[in-house]
Amino acid sequence: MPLTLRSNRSTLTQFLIEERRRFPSASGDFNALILDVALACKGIAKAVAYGELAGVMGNHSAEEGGTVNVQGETQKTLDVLSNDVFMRRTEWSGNLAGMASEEMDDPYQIPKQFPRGNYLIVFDPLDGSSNIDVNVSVGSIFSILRAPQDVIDSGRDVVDTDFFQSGSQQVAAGYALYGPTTMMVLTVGGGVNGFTLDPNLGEFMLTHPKMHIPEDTHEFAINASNSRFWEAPVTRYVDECLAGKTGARGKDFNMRWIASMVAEAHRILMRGGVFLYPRDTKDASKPGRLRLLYEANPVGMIMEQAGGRASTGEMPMLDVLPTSLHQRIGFVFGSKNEVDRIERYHREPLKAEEKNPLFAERSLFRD
Ligand code: FBP
Repeated sequence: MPLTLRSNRSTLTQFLIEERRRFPSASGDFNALILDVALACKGIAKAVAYGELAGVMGNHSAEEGGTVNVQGETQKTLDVLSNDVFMRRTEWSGNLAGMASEEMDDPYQIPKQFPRGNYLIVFDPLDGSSNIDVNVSVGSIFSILRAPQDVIDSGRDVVDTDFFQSGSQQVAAGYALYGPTTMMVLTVGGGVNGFTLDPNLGEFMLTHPKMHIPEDTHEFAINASNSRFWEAPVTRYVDECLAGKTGARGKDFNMRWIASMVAEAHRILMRGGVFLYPRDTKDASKPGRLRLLYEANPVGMIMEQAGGRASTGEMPMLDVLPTSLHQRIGFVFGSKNEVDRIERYHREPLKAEEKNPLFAERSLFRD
């Protein structure tokens, strides 16, 4: 008999029912929706684990020249498969009024044969696409919003603007991490909890209750290959981390970059750290790499609920009012004191040498 059964660990279902007891008037639809999402993630975990054995690696429809999503990114077979799994597992239950995803240009309407509900879900079905074919951890990210009242009352089709709700209006957010173990990290407000998938039972078990991010850290994550495009406050912050004990910070920092944001977020939840994918000058049409609605907002809610912080670099991420479904944004999150510092550097006037790096403190030309 799997040991887990004899343990007094809660299953995700049990956890949600106990959470619901805090809201006696709650209908239970919300819990059912979370469990549908969990089932979708279990299915995706299986597909990711089978990989080449299931023929799901590589680019989608490669034989027909491949497909490109609204971001202009080549879709991986697993991107499209994961998107389908999310839709099939959640569209039927009567809890959703509509959905939107990184892999779909427009909002997805709940098919007429299914009842419509009070919630909207927006998701990144597979985050870390560049790592899929090289067997590095990837994940799924989701954000749950209330549908606007007129959508609920009229049952009308959803439109982009129905999703333009600031991150602070999310009713739940989470991610699944497909790594050495499959985990789901969830917040329904009131803290962050982590669940590990028991492969024998096929159940998510509560293994990381009340996760909390240390306020300080000596670990930062950024894609340094973009450094020439960074704005001065980010260059200053990273330079100071690199200067370590010899510089203004007086302590050494270590660096990490997995290129799967979910895996970075999980590391930071487990042991602290700060992640930066800042706005930069690389492509003026893209004020950042990551997407607000289904990457920054859900991860931002998890960070804030775990005592960390999430920011654009200049302002709290969860205060940003979305203006398009796939809008990109600069994203900084993690240990509170580091995110506060990065925001402060954006507020502080630039020193002369920061305006002209050639004369920076540690440059070759310093007298
Ligand atoms: P998608 O894979 O969902 O497109 O997400 C974007 C992402 O892969 C993040 O997970 C990651 O943090 C970032 O892009 C990596 O960017 P880069 O390739 O520039 O390092």
